[in-house]
Order: sequence, then structure tokens, then C-alpha cells
Amino acid sequence: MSVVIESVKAREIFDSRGNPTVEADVILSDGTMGRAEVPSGASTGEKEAVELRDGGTRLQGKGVSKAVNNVNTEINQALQGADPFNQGHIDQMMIDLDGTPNKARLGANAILGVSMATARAAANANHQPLYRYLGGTDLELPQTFHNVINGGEHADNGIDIQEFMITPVERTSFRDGFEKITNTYHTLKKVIEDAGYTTGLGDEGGFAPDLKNSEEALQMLHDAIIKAGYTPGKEIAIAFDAAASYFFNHDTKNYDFEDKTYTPDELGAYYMTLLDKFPEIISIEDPYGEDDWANFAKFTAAHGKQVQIVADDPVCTNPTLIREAIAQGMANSILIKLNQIGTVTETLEAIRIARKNGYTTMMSHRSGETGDTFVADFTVATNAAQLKSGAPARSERVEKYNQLLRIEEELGTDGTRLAHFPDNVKFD
Ligand code: 2PG
Ligand code: MG
Repeated sequence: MSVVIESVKAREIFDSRGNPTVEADVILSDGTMGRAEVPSGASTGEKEAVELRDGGTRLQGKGVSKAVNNVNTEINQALQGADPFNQGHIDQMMIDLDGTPNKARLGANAILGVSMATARAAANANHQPLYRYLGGTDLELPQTFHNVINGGEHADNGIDIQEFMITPVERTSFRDGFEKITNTYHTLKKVIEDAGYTTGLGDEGGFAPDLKNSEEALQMLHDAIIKAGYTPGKEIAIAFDAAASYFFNHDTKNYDFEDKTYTPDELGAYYMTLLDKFPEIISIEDPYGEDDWANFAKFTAAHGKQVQIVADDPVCTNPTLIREAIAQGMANSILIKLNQIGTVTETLEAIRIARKNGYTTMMSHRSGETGDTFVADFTVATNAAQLKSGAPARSERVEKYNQLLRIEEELGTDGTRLAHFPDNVKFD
């Protein structure tokens, strides 16, 4: 007798910021279970699928009891007896049941929890690791991007760029690259202390010192790489997520960035001065605001050969938006977050579209995370090549990297594949 879904159940748990989120269990007729926890962003794109929150006064209005209830009633009824190995069908059933274009009725948090838990249950029933069940053969470890100085929405400091990341760029094992990252992270702490700043952490485990400006943050990263014994750009490179919607002025259409106002062209010129000063910068995410597609495309046309330009907030892992962005030449890389779109199947489609068009893909955690390591397996399964999951600190971040260490041990790979930068990008 074939294995089917027996029941689906959810509960309200808490994420790394102490906010409520959804955990879902999918139980199969053979007794196997899959469980998944849903992450949550702070600097969310306006076109993300809807994270259903209760409102009202309980838990600052952030409760997810409605989303949990939707899983326990409607979704449970709809999925009973369904084939857990047909992920596409399961996800489509939930999309149809929801009936809205952005999962606003049942909640993307409800739907994604069940979608991920279904994949896990099916993997467990097959006695396969999740990355193997979802990915098959010919898998490699990703290049990882580690947010070690936090600003923007993720920290209470004066830095307007949200994430300053370091990434290993040698073709080496994941373990070797990660060791270099942790060495650089610890050295960075000393660099920050020596400069007289505090070393408290932001939401993604990076330091959140109240620096004068973003350039000082980049200088500290540069110094820490050298002091840790590495060559910037050779062993460890730098990337940043400007998350520019945060400092976009909707009235003037300019950017109010760190006590100065920049026109879009001036902002682009500013980024290029940073690249001139720190040639080890290899990737810039969201250099312009989520509605400023024209300037995004202009910047890509001018500099897309020199640096990876990642679109996150403008496209929200949405296949339709990604197609439009590609048609406009908006970037050369797409950030991929499961909870921006709300099902495993649609996320796979987003990756396929990006890849088919020569765009790289960077898989991503959210600033509000859980102990769930689904994204680590998913990155390997899809050969996404790049993953950002925060600093090598705080268990909700580090567990993703620990899972990659386990996967590397199982795969026995002798080298991490370098990120799939487009052919014309210098670090290919
Ligand atoms: C981002 C993410 C993840 P958040 O902007 O890329 O780092 O942040 O989860 O707050 O949207
Ligand atoms: Mg981003």
C-alpha cells in the first residue's frame, strides 16, 4: 500500500527575535513525520507573500494562531490521503485552497510550513537525507556569505548598509573556507574593540558597532581579513546588502544615506568609490530601492561585468517578478528565500528561471530564524552555489553551517564550487 499523508498539524513557536512563528508537522500513513519551522524577515519586500499575523494585543499583534488554525483545519482536511512524494501537487493544492495571488487568506507562513514539512516527511519515508531526496546526484557545497557587521533594519546603529559579508573565494572544501571565516570573525572582534567600539551582536549574529559610516565598516573587514592572515580578494572577499529601500526617499526619489542625500546616479558613483577602494567587493545586493527598477538596471548595465548585482526586495522570489526583472536587465543574480513566495515548488521555479537566463542564485536565511536547517539542505539540493545565513555566531545561524559540514562529510566532496558568477564577471 502506498504511503499517503495521514494528518497535518501546526503550532505556534518562537523565532530568534522572540517573535511567534509557525511550526508544522506532516504525519504519513507509515508513521513517519516531517517537521519544519518558518523563518521571518524584518526588511521585507512589499511584494512578498503574506505572513499571516493575528493583530490585536496578544504578543504585540504578532501571534500566528490564525495561520496555525488554518493548517489544523482547512489544510489538514485538504491534504489527508494525498501523495507526499508529489511536492508539486501538494503545493498546488494549497495554492488553490488559498485562492489569493499572495497567500493572504491561509497565510504564506501556514502554507510554507506544510510545504517544507511535506518534503521532510517524504525524505524520511524514503530513508534519504533531505538534500538527497530533493536533489538527487551530482551535488556540491555552496560558497557561503557571512554577515559579520549588521546595520540598517538589523541593528540600532548609524550604518545604513544592512549587511557586510565576508565569503571564502578559493576553490577549497566548505570546512576549510568556514574555518577561515571564523578566524576572520574573531579577528574582526579585536579590530572593532581596538577601535574603541562595542561588540554587541545584531539580528544575524554580526557585530553592530555604532560606526561613523559604511566605509569604516568595510575598512574594518579589510583590516580583519589581513590581520587574520589572509589576502583580501584571494582567500576572503567582501559582499554587501545595501537593502536600499531602507534609505530611499519616496517623495524626492533620492537616497538619504548616512547624513547625506544622493541622487540615484550619485549613489551608484558612491558604490563605485567603495569598489575602487576595496576591490575585494564581489557582490552588491539591492543597491537601489525595491521600486527603483530603472536605476537598478542602469547600474547593472554599467557595472554588471565587474560585480555581482543581486535583486532581493524587488523580486521577492516571485517567478513572475523575476521574469519581468530579467526582461529589464535588472541585475545578474537573484536572492532566493522560501518564505518570500511560500512553497518549495515555486521556489524551485524561481531558481530555474534565474539559472536559465544566466543569473546566479544566492539562497538566503531570514533575519528572524529558527533552529531549522532546511535551507542548508535546499541549497545543496538545488546546487544554488551561494548561501547567506549570517555570521558564524548564534545557533540559529551556525546550525545551517554545521549542517553543511555534515553534508560535506557525507558527500565526501573535495572542493566547494565557486559561485556561478556570470561568464562576464571577473571572479568567474
Ligand atoms: C535580506 C534579509 C536576510 P530580512 O534583506 O536579505 O539577510 O533580511 O530577513 O530582514 O529581510
Ligand atoms: Mg536583502
